[in-house]
Amino acid sequence: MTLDGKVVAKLAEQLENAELNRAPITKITDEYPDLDWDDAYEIQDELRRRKTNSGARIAGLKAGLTSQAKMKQMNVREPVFGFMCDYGACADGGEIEFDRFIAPRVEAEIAFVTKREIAGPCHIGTVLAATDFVLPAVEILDSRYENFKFDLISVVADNTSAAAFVSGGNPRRIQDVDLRTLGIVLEKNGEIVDLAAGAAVLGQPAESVVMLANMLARKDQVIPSGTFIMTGGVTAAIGVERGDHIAVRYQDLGSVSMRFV
Ligand code: OOG
Ligand code: MG
Repeated sequence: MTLDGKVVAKLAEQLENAELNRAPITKITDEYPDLDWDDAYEIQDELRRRKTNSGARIAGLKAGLTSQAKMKQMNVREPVFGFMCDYGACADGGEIEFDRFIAPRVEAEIAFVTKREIAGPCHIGTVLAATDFVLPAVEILDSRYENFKFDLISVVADNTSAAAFVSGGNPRRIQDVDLRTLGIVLEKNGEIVDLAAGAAVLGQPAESVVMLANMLARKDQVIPSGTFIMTGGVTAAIGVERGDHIAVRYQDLGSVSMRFV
């Protein structure tokens, strides 16, 4: 930790205001170049406290930068973790107001819902046993930083660019699908823009939940029963414009779609 509580509070407030006003701020590492991972998660935790104090509920947890496609796109090698808020949940097949965001991107993910608490340190067996079902999810990312230049510490503080998500399709029991070979096709305005298989995420998306549980264990936290977890983009994230229609087809899990209006 390099920051004191006052600075953490100030940076969390700036990030929250940037989101609320759609007014991006300069990357926080420009002003505080020595920030470390603990600082970044401390700012994210403070942001989360601010949101829940003002009435938001936590709708789920997320892992990011868990696939080669994303790591390559962002030029990083380490996964990151964040949270989703209830106001970010968008209906499958519905319209999403483009003006809610600064510069939205979308990515296809596989989501897990737990039926038991998961306490790290744990392994894939623990996660499989504690998973109720898996289902499609599309994350809508947005950065609260000006002319978005990527650095991991700033992105973690900004809740890993979480903005909104669409989940739906056909949930399935985890033992009924092979998540590694499960194919995913991402379409924008009827054209295929990317495709992947579930193995893109750490060889098996359940590994992403293992990493999340293990990261939380270091803070004496667990993944509660009934938690919705997004395991990270299988494809690179793609930019969207007003009017764009996004559809993602998942082998065995149905599809989800949305239009930005
Ligand atoms: C960081 C968010 C990463 C994922 O699934 O890889 C993420 C970003 O791309 O801005 O959510
Ligand atoms: Mg994501």
